[in-house]
Amino acid sequence: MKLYSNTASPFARKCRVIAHELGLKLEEIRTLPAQDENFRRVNPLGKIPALVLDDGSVLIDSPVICEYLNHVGGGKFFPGMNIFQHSSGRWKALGLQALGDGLADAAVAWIVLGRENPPPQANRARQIAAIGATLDVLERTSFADPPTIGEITVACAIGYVEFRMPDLDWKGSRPKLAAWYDRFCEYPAMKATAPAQP
Ligand SMILES: N[C@@H](CCC(=O)N[C@@H](CS)C(=O)NCC(=O)O)C(=O)O
Repeated sequence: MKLYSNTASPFARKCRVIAHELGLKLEEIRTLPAQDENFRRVNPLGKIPALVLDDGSVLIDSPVICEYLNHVGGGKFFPGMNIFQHSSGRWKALGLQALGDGLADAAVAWIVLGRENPPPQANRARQIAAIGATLDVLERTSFADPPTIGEITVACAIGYVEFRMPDLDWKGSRPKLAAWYDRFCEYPAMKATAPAQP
């Protein structure tokens, strides 16, 4: 399997964490999608991550790729359905994944908009508002242990915020989240995939 990714993407990191945890071998192909029009032949949306399977078919979107990797690696990061309970672990995990992906979307947008000249201030302010409000919700969230795809996604999104927005003091007013995140970063899979300049 080939994973189109780069070392900064929080979405690609989710896939790399799952593969590392499950001992799956991924051939990683580094790309900067915004500078690589040929990449559209792999993913017409021009977004990483994209996973090319051994038969040549392609999976896109990190929730889909992570669930596939979890399936082939026999992982337990996607809890099963529970027909007796609507609020089963599955919906909590998927809901948390959506929140974490949204946090990463807002942080990526904030960075990308900041490269415009002049930067669109109102739009950037909306992204910062989304980041702050989401972190506030996460401060009140109880995280699962062992972790699900929800916890992995949130940790990768916060890792991106720390990497790209080092001046944002998100920890000061969110001590529970900060302590949980620091502990989570001790997982070998998190250490092995720490963000770096692509
Ligand atoms: N929903 C997608 C988001 C992927 C995404 O936004 N990736 C960014 C990199 S972090 C990207 O490829 N951006 C390039 C572009 O939008 O042109 C996922 O979860 O995989």
